[in-house]
Parts: sequence; structure tokens; C-alpha cells
Amino acid sequence: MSHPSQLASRLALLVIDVQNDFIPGGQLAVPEGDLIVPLINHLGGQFKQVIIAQDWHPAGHASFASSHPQRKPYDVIQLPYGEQTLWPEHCVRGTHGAELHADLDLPHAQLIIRKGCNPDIDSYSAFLEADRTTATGLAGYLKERGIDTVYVVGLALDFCVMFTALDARTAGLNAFVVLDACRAIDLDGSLAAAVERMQVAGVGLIQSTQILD
Ligand code: VGL
Ligand code: ZN
Repeated sequence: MSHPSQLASRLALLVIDVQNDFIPGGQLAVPEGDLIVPLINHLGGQFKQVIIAQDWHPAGHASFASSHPQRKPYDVIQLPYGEQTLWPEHCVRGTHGAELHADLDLPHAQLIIRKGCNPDIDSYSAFLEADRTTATGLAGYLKERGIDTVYVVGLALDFCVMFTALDARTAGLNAFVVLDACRAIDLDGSLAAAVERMQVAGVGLIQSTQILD
């Protein structure tokens, strides 16, 4: 597979949730989450179009275990839109944990898209909330800019990166996940399941060496 110069304007790099709470030391730390930051910065320099996603929950969000009596983190419950894994409180809007990692260096990124803002609905995907109906507007943004191919990197590979890549495919885009620029939570086999789902959906799983000059 060959990849055209990422500077082509129809390609975009989507940087998912590289935020303090997903970095070791944070509330929902992804192992080695910090290690991908230099690579993401390097990749970013090769893309003209860079979009950043930021998990951005109000306090008391429905995805927090603390919002449900008798529940603990990583329990799975039924919400009106379906199954929801419960998480420690994380990425509460305006807090340090919700801020992008201080070393993320993507000054030319033009869009930061915040998701999970609805108190009652989670949103792993940067395209569509967990009710699978409420759109963030990202598909329209990409379409208006003539972007037809996205490269997805960040955290966590088996949750927000996967759902973003799957929804990119549903939106009719070519989608690649740059595996070495991601890290996973890997809860109960979620990493292997994510790889399988992405392959079935036609998401290209690649290494950064395949696209770096
Ligand atoms: C994420 C769990 C909860 C992610 C966000 O960024 O993958 N995971 N909220
Ligand atoms: Zn979240």
C-alpha cells in the first residue's frame, strides 16, 4: 500500500484525546500514553490538515461510575441508548485532566472538536455520540474541506480511536489507524476485539514508518 504525501489537502490527521487524564498519573491512565506524544508531533508536521479531539465531560456525566449509586468503574450498565461501560471521573471540562498534554505540539491544527459534552450521552467517536444519532459535525467539516482520507492516532486505541475510525468508514472516508501512535486500555480483550472490528470495516492498520518520509 502506498500513501501519498500527507501534505495533500484531502488528507487529515485526527489526534484523539491526548489529554492529561489518559496519561499515566491521570484519572483514566492508558499505559504508555505519554510515549506516543513525540511521534504524534512528528506525524503532525507532515500533515497540512490536523484535527484534535478532546473528551470534554460535564461534572456528573452519565459515563462516570460515581454518577450511578452502587456502581464502580468498569461495570457495564444499560442506558437508554444501550450498553455503557462506567469509568472513573475523567476529562471534566475545565479541569487539568481535560487539558491536552502539555508536550503536544500541533500549532497548525485548525479544529479542536470536543465530545462527550452531553450529560446523558457518552461519545467515544469524534463523529457520532453513543446514541448513534447525535452528530458532532466533524463529517460535515471534512466534507466541506474536501478531505476524503483520515489517519487516526491517539488514545485509546480500543475505544475512542476505534470508534472514530469506524465512523469515518461509515461516513464514506478512507481511514487508517497508525498503530504505533496509539495505546490501548485493553479491558477484557477490548484491544483484540477492536483490531478485528476495524479490519472488518476496512480500516487500514498501519505503522508510522509506512507514511513518514
Ligand atoms: C475514552 C473511555 C472514556 C477514550 C474516553 O478516549 O478512549 N475512553 N472516555
Ligand atoms: Zn470519556
